[in-house]
Amino acid sequence: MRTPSAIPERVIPCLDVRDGRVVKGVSFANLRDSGDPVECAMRYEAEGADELVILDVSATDEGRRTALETVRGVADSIFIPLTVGGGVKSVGDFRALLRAGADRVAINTAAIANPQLIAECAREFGVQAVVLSVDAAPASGERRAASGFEAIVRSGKHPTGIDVVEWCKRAEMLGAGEILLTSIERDGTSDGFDIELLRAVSGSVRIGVIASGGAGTLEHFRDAIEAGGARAVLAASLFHTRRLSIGEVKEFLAAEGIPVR
Ligand code: 0VR
Repeated sequence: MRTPSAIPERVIPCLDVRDGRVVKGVSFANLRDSGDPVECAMRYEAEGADELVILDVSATDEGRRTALETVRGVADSIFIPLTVGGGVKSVGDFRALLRAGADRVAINTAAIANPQLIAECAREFGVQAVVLSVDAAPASGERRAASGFEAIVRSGKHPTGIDVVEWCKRAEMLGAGEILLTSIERDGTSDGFDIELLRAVSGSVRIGVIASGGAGTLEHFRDAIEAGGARAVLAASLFHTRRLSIGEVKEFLAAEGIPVR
């Protein structure tokens, strides 16, 4: 169970961006156009978002260059903290995103390939700027994973056999300031966050865990915090389709006794 804290929990909308447009799919597939990034960002800030995450899910280098322009446009249009991830491979990529206006940068596949990248970025830019993004799935078949979950890289396509809990503990030691933990199976389904996954990681590290993947009802957000131990809750589909607003989520969490800003 979550230890009561006075620090407000954060509600964070996520813009998955490809070629300059917001996209959304299910379990990282069948991506459909979901609008203009700057318009979405400004709407979410007006609704009371505590922070915004932009995830560049472009597949090409051309798409990555467009993503930098998207980050600049969004960063110039909002005041809330902006975290950007997707395709970050080096300290240089990290720096370019900070220069484009990101406050924090999320590293995923490249950190698995080179864990020292976490330490280098934490040394260069500060622990508070470094978010480790982990896409997780139940460990398949013969793969070892003490926690039962393994890290999947390259947009959900490549199982690594690396235990998610062990990886998050190591990343914390290396200098990650927070963990963005996405359940691939739940992504886009509105079936709820993976509470078992969240609890396994949040009970093993001191840094905050951002729950991601599957948000569908008000209760899902409460459960991710209360039962999953998440310090922040992220959603994309639910907010893009306007089934719930960020304000409604924050009002519900406050009514449940969870401190929100
Ligand atoms: P929902 O709130 O369930 O829509 O999902 C939130 C979160 O999981 C997604 O915004 C994001 O993590 C999905 N990620 C990726 C991707 C989406 C498309 C292609 C690739 C990726 O590599 O993370």
